[in-house]
Amino acid sequence: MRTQVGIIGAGPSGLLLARLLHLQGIESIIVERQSKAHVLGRIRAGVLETGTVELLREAQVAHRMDRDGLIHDGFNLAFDGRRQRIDMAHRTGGKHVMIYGQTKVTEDLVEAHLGAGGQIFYDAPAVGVEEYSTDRPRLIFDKNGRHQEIVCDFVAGCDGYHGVARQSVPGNQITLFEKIYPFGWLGILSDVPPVQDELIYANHERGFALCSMRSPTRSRYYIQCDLEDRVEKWSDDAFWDELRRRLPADVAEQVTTGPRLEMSIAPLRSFVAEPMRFGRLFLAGDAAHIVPPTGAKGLNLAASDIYYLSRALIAFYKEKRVDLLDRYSAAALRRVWKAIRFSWWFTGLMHKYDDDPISHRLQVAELGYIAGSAAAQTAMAENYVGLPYEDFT
Ligand code: FAS
Ligand code: PHB
Repeated sequence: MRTQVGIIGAGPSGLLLARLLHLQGIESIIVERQSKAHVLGRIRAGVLETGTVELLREAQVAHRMDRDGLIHDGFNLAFDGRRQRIDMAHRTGGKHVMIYGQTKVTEDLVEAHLGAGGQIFYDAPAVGVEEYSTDRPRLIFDKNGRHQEIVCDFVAGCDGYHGVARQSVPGNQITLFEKIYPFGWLGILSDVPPVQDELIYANHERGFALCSMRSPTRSRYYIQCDLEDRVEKWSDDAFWDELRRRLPADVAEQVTTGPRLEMSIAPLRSFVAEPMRFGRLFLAGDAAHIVPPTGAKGLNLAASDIYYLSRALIAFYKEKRVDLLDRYSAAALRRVWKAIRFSWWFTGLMHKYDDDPISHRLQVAELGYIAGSAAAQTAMAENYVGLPYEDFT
């Protein structure tokens, strides 16, 4: 088989790249390890930065998002029995975020891409990328128990943290940075109305909690849990009781509880692979970096990577330019590291790391400072709505 851009992974990164290239007449083939149902069954992110929203509109997949998504101008910090709203719109000159689940983003991308004749091979795990230092890299994958290959001009590794693209690069050509956090997030999805109309990030002596949502009738809640914790240990009631213990009393009494649609535990890590380009092989999204979900950056960094990579590939095919391909990794990484830093800082501010009483006091002191400082709230708001993309033309 032959295509212009071989893409590994049919998650948000791979699908968005394929869609943006298709709209420019550039062909691609996506190989995806899992089934279509498995990919579309994942429950993950919920907050879209402005840049991500604009890119989905450019990809012509934003109709349902613009109809059903919720515009949020602010979010709340809960600590020491009190709440402080961070007014993002006021602090950033009108910027906001969109609440619209990654599951729906993926559905919208799949529907548009397949509907336009895009090629996605599901149940087709890539097993390697060969000759990526030449101008004819080969994407090797399994389908129906047989090794098959696609000869490409370029290969995009959009295959997530556990993918094969990054592992196709010899260890002496790549530098990995990793920080594992000593806790995870236990999340529940339930068809109950959200406790408030904006998100609440709660710091509590028992641990972190987050009140989020997918719609006015569907809520997403998280509580910090131990790394050894298991979903099987948690009844719905046990989750709701622990969540309410970690919220201010006036919020806790308003929580509407209900049965889980889904409950899962996500580990937290910060991870970056440098560089993100190896000859004709490019890494994007979780294949190149992972952030703790505290700052809601994972999906949004995938989008900014694809912003840069799609423009670089389009400039190559339309104008035979290679300069943007050469600039991709450094531009993407400059934004990645700023989001890694914000997510690390916000995670440190909100989570219980140890039983040392001074740790919680220091966090409450910093939260109290933020509550009283326009400068601190502006810094937080700028990072949360998403730092600007670089000029990449
Ligand atoms: P993805 O991991 O989404 O997609 C990679 C795709 O590649 C997958 O479909 C995988 O099956 C496929 N693949 C892997 N190996 C392959 C191979 N060898 N061959 C072919 N295909 C292969 N972000 C937030 O902002 N907020 C959150 O609350 C949040 N929660 C998360 C919870 C969990 C459990 C996880 C894992 C991540 C969460 N994230 C969250 C981050 C998440 O949203 C990612 O940032 C986002 O999915 C990144 O998209 P992709 O880069 O496309 O990677
Ligand atoms: C979510 O709704 O899944 C969500 C929201 C904000 C975060 C992380 C996850 O920081």
